[in-house]
Amino acid sequence: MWDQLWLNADLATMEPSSRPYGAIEDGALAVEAGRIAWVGPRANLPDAPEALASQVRDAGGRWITPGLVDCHTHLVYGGDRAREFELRLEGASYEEIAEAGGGIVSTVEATRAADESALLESAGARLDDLLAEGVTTVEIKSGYGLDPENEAKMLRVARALGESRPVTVRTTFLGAHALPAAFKQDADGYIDQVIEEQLPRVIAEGLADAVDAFCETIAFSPDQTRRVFDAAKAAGLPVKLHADQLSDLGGAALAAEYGALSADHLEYTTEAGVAAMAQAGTVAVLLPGAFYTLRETQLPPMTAFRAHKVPMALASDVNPGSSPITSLRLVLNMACTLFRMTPEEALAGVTLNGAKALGLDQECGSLRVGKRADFVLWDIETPATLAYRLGGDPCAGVVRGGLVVR
Ligand code: DI6
Ligand code: FE
Repeated sequence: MWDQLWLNADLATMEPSSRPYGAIEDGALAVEAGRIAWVGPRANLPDAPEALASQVRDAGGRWITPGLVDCHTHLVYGGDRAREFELRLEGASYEEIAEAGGGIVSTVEATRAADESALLESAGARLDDLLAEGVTTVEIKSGYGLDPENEAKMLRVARALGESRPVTVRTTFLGAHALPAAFKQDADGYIDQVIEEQLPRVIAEGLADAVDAFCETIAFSPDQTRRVFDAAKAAGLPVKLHADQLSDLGGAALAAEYGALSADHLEYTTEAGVAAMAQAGTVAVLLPGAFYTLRETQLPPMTAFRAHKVPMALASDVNPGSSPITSLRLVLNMACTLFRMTPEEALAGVTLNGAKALGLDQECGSLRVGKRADFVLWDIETPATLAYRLGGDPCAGVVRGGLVVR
């Protein structure tokens, strides 16, 4: 006997074998020991529902999708940057704000000053926004501590968020996010600290599932990025990269060379970079919230991603500067309106391809037998509505690991 059998639902399984949306109308979904035990058309069930499961649940004719995956966030940080937003609208440039002590450096100060319980509370509120819209897996980066103790502190908070809420948290060490004030003239010296002190510390505490860097003219060079990646590889950790967001430094190809799980942003990536990603199986993580907030006009190479069959994931990039956005539904809409993704591509971006970007696609991201029973019930007419409509609250229920959590 199965634990649960969900009936009276249309399933957007997001399995690529049946398109669009891997949809199964009038489907049935069985859960056993927290995993998906059966999925298919109700008419194909081998017996009467009551004979198959101890609990038969009525989904009320709703759509069921996989639990959403937000594969790129900077959820943990101190303070906010609303004042910076006002200053920019009054005409101040990003550089002027940074010189006046604003920008990323101000978030680093506020994050260092906050203790773990304060960070847990502020990040928890942001995480709750994501969970209310059906997120069951989230990646959280460090990168506002920029020293051994504060980077470890951020990642401890990220892990604690996963203990306190019904969500799977994957942590990413991003010590090479920005140059802290104390190293202003010595970026290579800072990379030494990242490699020799920060990374060993977070590894010793078991705090990192992956390693990321910001490869950009205003951040770290390709050579400095390589040093971080070499250290990650030596430690057996997978890598990801903030690549080609503001300019083309060949970040996508560099990420591919290291077999990165994902390369993220990618507005300035060339076709050669996309081809290298395809070869390496590196996922493209697109972040329309940052594109929107920064009023970027250079679109990521969408045609090349499709031509080279590079999987496209979508994420919120929640952070206080370039993406103060805690709604994946809004991100789905932005991806369609700004990047011309189809609603089906967008939904795949926050399910199966988001899971791929975390190396978790055997565990979650689609409704497939054997995967964790993470799924969401939606009050919608068609899956496209998730990307089409802004506002409202169509999330009618969330199941994580077979437990109804919302
Ligand atoms: N790219 C971004 O857009 C953010 N980080 C990154 O690597 C900006 C982070 C911030 O402004 O606080
Ligand atoms: Fe980011």
